[in-house]
Amino acid sequence: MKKISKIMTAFGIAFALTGTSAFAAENVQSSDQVSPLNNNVNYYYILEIKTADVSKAGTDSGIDIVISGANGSTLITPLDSPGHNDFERNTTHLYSVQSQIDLGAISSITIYHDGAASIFEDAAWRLESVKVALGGTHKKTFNINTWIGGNGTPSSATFN
Ligand SMILES: [Ca+2]
Ligand SMILES: [Ca+2]
Repeated sequence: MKKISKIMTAFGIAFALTGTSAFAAENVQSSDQVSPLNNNVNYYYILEIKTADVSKAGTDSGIDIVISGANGSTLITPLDSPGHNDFERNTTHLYSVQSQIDLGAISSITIYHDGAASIFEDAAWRLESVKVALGGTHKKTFNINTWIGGNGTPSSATFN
């Protein structure tokens, strides 16, 4: 079961949460949420991701994330809300990343960009900020304001 759960997590269980205007992590109780697929996954990290308000800031590329803390890291998890156009200019959206451990104090995030452009957008993504929280604890805000990806090949960047 443990092996199966790892595979399922590796396939990326990033849930879109409804609403984008408020950072509602205080209201999320990890103990209240149990994955219908995997009872071993107990920690739901809430991410508020903001794309900058500059020309060509948006992207349709595939974006994955790893969250790291004092106790370890999550698996590489895709950030993809079904039916939603992720990472458009001047938008903020909430995502959930599952972890099998409490990461402890959040230390860094690593963003993986697949480098793929779409017919609508060039690949480069101007990521403004990422807020990470587990319930009301372990909060950290990453003020990034950096271009990520866009050279046609996969790339990654870590932010502390
Ligand atoms: Ca772009
Ligand atoms: Ca997009």
